[in-house]
Amino acid sequence: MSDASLPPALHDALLTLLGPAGFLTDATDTASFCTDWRLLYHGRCAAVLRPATTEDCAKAVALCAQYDVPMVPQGGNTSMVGGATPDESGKAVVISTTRMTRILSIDHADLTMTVEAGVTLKAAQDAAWAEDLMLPLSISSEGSADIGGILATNAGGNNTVRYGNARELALGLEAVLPDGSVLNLLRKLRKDNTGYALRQLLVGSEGTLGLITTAVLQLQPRPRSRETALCAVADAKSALALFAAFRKQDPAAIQAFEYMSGTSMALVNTLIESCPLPLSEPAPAYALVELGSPREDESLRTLMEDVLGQALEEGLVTDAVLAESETQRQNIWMIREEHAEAQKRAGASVKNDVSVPLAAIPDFIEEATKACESLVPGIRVAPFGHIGDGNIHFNLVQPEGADPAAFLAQDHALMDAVAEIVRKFGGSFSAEHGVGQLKTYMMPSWRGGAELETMRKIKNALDPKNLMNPGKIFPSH
Ligand code: 2HG
Ligand code: ZN
Repeated sequence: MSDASLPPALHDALLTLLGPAGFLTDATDTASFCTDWRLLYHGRCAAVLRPATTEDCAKAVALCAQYDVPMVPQGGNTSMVGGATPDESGKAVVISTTRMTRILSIDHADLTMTVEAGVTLKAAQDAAWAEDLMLPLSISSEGSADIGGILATNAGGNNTVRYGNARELALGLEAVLPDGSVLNLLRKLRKDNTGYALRQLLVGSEGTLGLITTAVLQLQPRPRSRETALCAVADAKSALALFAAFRKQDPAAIQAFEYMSGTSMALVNTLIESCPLPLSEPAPAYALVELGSPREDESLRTLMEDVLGQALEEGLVTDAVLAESETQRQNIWMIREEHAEAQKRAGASVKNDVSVPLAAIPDFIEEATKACESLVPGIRVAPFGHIGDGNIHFNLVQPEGADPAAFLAQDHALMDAVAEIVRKFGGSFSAEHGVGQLKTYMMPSWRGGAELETMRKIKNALDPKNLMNPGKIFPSH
């Protein structure tokens, strides 16, 4: 079934340019591109464009721009905030990067890799690893999330505490701008002070300023030793004290430091068959610590054992399991990475991807828990996240047996209640998932005045017709 909403001349030009594999209009083929992972948004589109090269992507964008057709860039479609889902009008085309999957080069002198946007994060990690290098970015959705998407959203994840967010890894990139011109910034230089850092403008712009097609990413030597432990703790305060103890000994060794509440962990243990709790009994909270070193290094094990031994003695940690093999390490990580999936299986949830200064985390969790429990009796407050960098996924799962729609009807009340406590502690209402369409309404009160106005001016300068990912980041009025 050919979609009637594209002008016939544009339809024919796109089909000729991209071929049948790159131009999908049948509703059964386009459906999965119009719904987000959380199943919160069900949009429509006139077509899905799947260019295989930057050149084709640029030509397709120029054609759409000529006909004023809105465009929604989409990578692995794993957004938590509806950032890659079209609206319900059916007027937009989705431009998917799923056919741009070449790893173009790995440079051992500069420690970089150059990859196309549609390479999944996992494929990029594996390619670097096979060359004795490491791409130091890891997120739960890395099997589907692609490089274009992680840069467009400035993804963070588990290794931010050591290596920073996607932004810090992006040495160079190439993007197609809303008029179809190609911005080639594919340099691999550590130092390059030549005017505005345009690549950093594209990173985190959530597809509203252009579509990222290729990137140069900074790599690290592959760690030769890694030590991973899952620890039972009383609460976030103890988890932070444990983090401080490791940091005092060797901050550079900490590759990840994650937090999981008992409520969230219990959902994983009960709803994901392959993820039983590897400790003798459930605890109020857990910390996952991973240390790494580029050396074959026995001292890493000693460091882990010393700090944990001391913490057990002081009662900071009540139980712990250390991975004795790569399989055990992966099992520990699987427990952490299945948190989003387990919460999805538990019913509707309201996500608050927030960050606050580290010292404020315990009070934040306590106050926000009270506020949410008083708004919705029976609500399951299930926080977890990247506590070492201050990012908590303060997620709220519907009361057991409640009507999901009725629970979601309270999403703004819950998000606002949490956000006000975040504001009090000087935090951010979106630490790593971005604004997408879910959180646009928060922008005026959080980023209003000159900040939002400057963003609008940049948007208008690059996309005066508002064709690139409309409805994202900016509130409509
Ligand atoms: C994670 O850290 C992801 O696992 C998903 O950022 C968080 O489900 C979430 O809210
Ligand atoms: Zn996360």
